[in-house]
Amino acid sequence: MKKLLIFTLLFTAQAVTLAVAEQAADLSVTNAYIRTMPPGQTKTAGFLSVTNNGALSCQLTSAKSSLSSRIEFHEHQHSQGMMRMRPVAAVVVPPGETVVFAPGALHIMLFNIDAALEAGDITQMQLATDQCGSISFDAEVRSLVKKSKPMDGMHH
Ligand SMILES: [Cu+2]
Repeated sequence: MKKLLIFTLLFTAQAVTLAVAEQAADLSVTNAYIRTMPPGQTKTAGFLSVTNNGALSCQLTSAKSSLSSRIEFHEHQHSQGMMRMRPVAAVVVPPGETVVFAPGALHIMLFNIDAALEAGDITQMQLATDQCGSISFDAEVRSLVKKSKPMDGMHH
């Protein structure tokens, strides 16, 4: 009888763990991309949108990529007329909301990159959270250099 009770408790604990792990499915990542690097650079920035479709608040605690041994969340901040980047320890995605990482705003900074990044390449990344599990997604390498139109602004 006692044995059965312990078994039931263990089983219940496992069911609860599974239920929590399933919350990870409530996070979705869209429009993930990494900027190509200018020649000689070993760091670049990544951007994406994270939507929390679950009921729990999710805090993004870290990002991973096989391209980089050091990744940080950064935000841009105006201070004394200067645009500065500042590391952010964690990013909160409240239930039902989408947090957008975009150029000039919140972004993912990837350091120590050895590989050449070619536009069109796809690389897998992961985001880890405090209580919503982790999520893997594909990020596309994109060139953000605007193609300047020839003779732009030179009308005769
Ligand atoms: Cu940065």
